[in-house]
Amino acid sequence: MSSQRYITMGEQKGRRSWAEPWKIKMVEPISMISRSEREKAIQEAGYNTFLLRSKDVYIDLLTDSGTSAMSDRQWAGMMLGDEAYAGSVNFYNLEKAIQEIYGYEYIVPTHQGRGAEHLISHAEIRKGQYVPGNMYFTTTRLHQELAGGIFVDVIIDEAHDPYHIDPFKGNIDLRKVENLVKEKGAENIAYISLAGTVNMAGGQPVSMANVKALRKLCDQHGLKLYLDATRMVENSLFIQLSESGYKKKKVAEILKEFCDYTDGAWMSGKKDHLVNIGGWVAVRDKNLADRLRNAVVVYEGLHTYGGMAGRDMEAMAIGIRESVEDDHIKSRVGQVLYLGELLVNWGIPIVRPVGGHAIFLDARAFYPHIPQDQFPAQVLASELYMDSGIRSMERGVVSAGRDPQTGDHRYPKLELTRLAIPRRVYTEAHMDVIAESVKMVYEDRKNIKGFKMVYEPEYLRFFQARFERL
Ligand code: PM9
Repeated sequence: MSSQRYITMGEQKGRRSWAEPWKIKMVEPISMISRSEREKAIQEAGYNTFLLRSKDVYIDLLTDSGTSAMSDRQWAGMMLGDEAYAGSVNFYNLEKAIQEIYGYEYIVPTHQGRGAEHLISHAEIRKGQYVPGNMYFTTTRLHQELAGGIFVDVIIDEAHDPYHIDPFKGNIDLRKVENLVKEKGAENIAYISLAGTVNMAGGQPVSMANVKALRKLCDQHGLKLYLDATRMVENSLFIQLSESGYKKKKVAEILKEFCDYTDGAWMSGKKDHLVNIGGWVAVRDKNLADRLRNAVVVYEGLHTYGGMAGRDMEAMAIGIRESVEDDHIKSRVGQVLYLGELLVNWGIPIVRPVGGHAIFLDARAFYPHIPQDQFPAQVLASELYMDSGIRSMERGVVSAGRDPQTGDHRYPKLELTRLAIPRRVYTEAHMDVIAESVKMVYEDRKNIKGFKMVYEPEYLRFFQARFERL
């Protein structure tokens, strides 16, 4: 199979490999506005898909963050919200779910992932320390930098090549970490920042062998290893699919084993956990937990809600348990692979192997005539919206931002437009429509012009920057 990943639900060959393990109880109507209305909408949005109104969007692939459909159990859980300021029943349910499924002892809830990133960066980075990680993520690196850290990319080189086929393209290159330790000294490394499925590399997973080896290396040098667990359930499925010795293990067992090698984790619950809001940071060290608990009351809310309502914590506690069911995660990732397969078969340039949460279009290959400082991936996101009302997101030079030292654009090797698939929201027919639109935009790629940036905010510019056509 050309996407290099294949999901089977049962043993019988030649049978359809997966279907959603649910049926639909409630629907939300969507509709497509006309081409001329779409052209006007994207122009008014400064050609930034974050600035579109969602009523003007047909199929929304901006992000898989907070966009999941909750189950009937989760909605029922919302009615059990204990909205006490302190000591909510729902916090203890959430704490128990995280302790059981992820295995960490001390849990601090936050309003979403970046709240957790803020707390851990603030607690564990001293000014001037290095933070090696498997490729940057926008909010993660920003919080590390705001805490005085210097992010160093230690992912394997192959992760920067959109067409290199490796089942674990999210792996850390251990030699890069060794060299950094030799060069800077272990005391100048805050911790290793390991993301399960690497978002900016195309949703690429990390192998169990890699985290095991990393743990050993950390122990040799007295380093801490923290995990961005945001899409670690998807990562665990990829281990089950591709790593020897894991075929017969449940995703939940694999997830727990992976976390066992780490000292703690932060989480955007808006992804794997199947909820619309929430996050947490969790650690094994009591002293660090006390510092995080103290910081959370300053920045998020009391340590038993951290910015979430009681009902949100209940929905998350239920979502955590649903998220590690093998049939759920197989159908979630299976849908992404299905779309990837269609596109690969039509010769559309996408990052391969297909990752867990999204399809990443290679904007350089769409528009080789548009230089990177004219934002080809931003252009592609606009073209796709104009073609069909599908909303995607730039993941290239705009997302990479500016180097804090030089002030210049950072030029990532990957210049991508991401089609993120929300969990349990769209059907296979939607996937077909998406693929057809991408094909149409690819066929019309010749005379498309680049953009200039006309407004640029200081932080995380991709959210609010504005562009004009050249
Ligand atoms: N990720 C995404 O769309 C939403 C915001 S950026 C457009 O991919 C990782 C791996 C993430 C992530 C968010 C966060 C931050 C941390 N780690 O958005 O603050 O993908 O909940 O999480 C987004 P929050």
